[in-house]
Amino acid sequence: MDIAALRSANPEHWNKAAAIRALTLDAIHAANSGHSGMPMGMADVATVLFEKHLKFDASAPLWHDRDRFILSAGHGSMLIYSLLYLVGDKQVTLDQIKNFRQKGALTAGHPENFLIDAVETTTGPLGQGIANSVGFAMAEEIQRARYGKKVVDHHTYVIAGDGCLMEGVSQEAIGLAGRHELGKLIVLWDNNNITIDGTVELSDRTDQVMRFKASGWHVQEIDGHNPVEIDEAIAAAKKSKKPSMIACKTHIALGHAAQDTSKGHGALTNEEQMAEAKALYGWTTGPFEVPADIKAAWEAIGSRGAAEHAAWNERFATLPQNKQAEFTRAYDLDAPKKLAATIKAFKKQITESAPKVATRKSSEMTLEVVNPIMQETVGGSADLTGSNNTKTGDMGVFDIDNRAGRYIYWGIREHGMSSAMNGMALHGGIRPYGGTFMCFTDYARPAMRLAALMKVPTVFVMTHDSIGLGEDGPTHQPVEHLAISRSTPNTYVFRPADTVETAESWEVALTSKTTPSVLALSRQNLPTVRLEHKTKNLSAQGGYVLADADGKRQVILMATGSEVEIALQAREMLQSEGIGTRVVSMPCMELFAEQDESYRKRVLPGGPVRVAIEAGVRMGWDRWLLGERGRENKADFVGMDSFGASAPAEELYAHFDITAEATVAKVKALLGL
Ligand SMILES: Cc1ncc(C[n+]2csc(CCOP(=O)(O)OP(=O)(O)O)c2C)c(N)n1
Ligand SMILES: [Mg+2]
Repeated sequence: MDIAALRSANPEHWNKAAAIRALTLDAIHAANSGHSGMPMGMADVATVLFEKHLKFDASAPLWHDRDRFILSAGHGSMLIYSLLYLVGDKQVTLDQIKNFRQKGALTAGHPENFLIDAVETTTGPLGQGIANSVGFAMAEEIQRARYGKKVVDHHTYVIAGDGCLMEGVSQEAIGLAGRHELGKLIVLWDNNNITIDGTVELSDRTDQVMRFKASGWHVQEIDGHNPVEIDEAIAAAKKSKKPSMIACKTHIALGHAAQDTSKGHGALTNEEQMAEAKALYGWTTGPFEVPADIKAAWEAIGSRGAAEHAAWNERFATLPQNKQAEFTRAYDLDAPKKLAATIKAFKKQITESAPKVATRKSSEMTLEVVNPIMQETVGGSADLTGSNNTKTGDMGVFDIDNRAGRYIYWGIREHGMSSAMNGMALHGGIRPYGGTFMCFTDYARPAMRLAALMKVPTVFVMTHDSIGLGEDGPTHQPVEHLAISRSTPNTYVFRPADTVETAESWEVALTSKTTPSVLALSRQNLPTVRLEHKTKNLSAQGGYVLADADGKRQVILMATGSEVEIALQAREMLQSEGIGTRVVSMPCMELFAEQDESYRKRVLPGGPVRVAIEAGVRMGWDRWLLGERGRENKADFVGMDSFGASAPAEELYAHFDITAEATVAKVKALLGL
């Protein structure tokens, strides 16, 4: 690379981009870890994007109509931190840059949305950012259709590396964006042909340009170090009605001894080589020092959008009051006032009619009353709409000619759907929920974990939640999935027993602001077990006494979902023999754990023997079985310790001994009877 030629061709541009490169080298040297090469390679693209195109106001990073900038190649975090410091972001100060990757710093190893307002989404797991971006772009379309171009009109820009494009989820995302003609989505591919193990050819010969074209994208190929080409390509991308990919040919670790090699991917901390690179850049100031004129030029970029922001505020103020309130309420994730009363009325009606339906149907019945009063919900399914029961009558289908549609046919793309739902939630104004089979939480898992980490209240509607799905057999029968979901921090896992509990679970999920929810729902019909109307949301306490013991309490049975019916049958049998038995329904262990100790002790007092019944693995139950200190109670478990099998559901329950009789036998053994 002829750095001297690049410098002299456009010195002003060069110096701005060199500031990113120098800060990257200094911060990574100080941290003695990080990824230098990517920010050094993409500095030119990012500089032109921020200088000429990105609509943002550095003083107001949460302005609703800002363009979204997503660093999908999250390992290159020093790129976004440098940019934010340079444009004058209030959070990313020079001190933060100096403390890159240190305890307590906002400048974490990978960009975290919950630490820095201007970081739109947490990235690092490659491919997530580009998949989130599809949700961001869909959310923008939906909000624009709803509120009009004068208040919603922005682009979503993504920087993605070879790794993001190699990850399978990228194809799910690209296919969706192409199909839906998300013209305001622009992906800048850091085409440096380098990954950690070597060159891309080691493991891939995909023609990315042809792949994007085949999926319905507008594609351009440019020199990623030529500011004029970068500017023109972004301008052309903005004009395209299709989503755009710009293949930016770049040199990883530009100007460094490690340029164009996989050594350039990681931390470049050799001081001599750093000095050589800086000399090539014409960078003469000391570590972390950006010359005042260059910093001023960057700050001017940071305030470029202030006037546009002010004009937007004025336009927003011209919306009718109720529209403004609705817009703000949805962004603030406040539930509509009517929600609580709607759920209560629905519960009352269910308690009276006591339907025997699958909880996936209960979920649909709940959504039928909720969606019309909660316009911010956007539903969907990964090609299982009729099985997940996620679509309600009022939603309309999101499509090229119906951007206001609130139902999305995600196709067979559980991972892409889940990541895109996170993107919608992060964009704001929308509460996404989407369905697949519980067993395929495996396919959605990377995004489910990130929803929890990022603190977004995405709702995962997971039906066919046990061997109770029957004939489809063990490939489709979740066994370990409840435990996996429950083991994830900041995740509510609901397994409601009937329609009342399902409605209560939805109420918690739809009022949560920082915690995602997993709804594990049955395929098979279940009786209504909540036959006494309670206005209080009992499921919000996680576990509660559903039926108390008659006489001396000798036994506590705990169960979730479809096994609550079995617990109630076992209770009848035990009571008929004079054995006092309490049944505790436990729709959400995490919420039960959040209750104060006195409540937990009231529901689960010490003394009686305990048996839990759940058609899944035991893992996760011992705290409630053995006691919070792990040894206070005699206890046993009725559930699964192998994969399921293909047969009608009732036969499977008998075969795997998940029955009232098996429960009674275990209770009697514990009581020494
Ligand atoms: C899902 C996932 N797998 C693996 C990694 C570890 N990893 C971080 S960067 C990287 C290589 C990425 O290559 P590329 O995107 O081309 O980045 P560049 O080397 O060009 O900076 C890998 C494998 C990761 N962060 N996420
Ligand atoms: Mg690369």
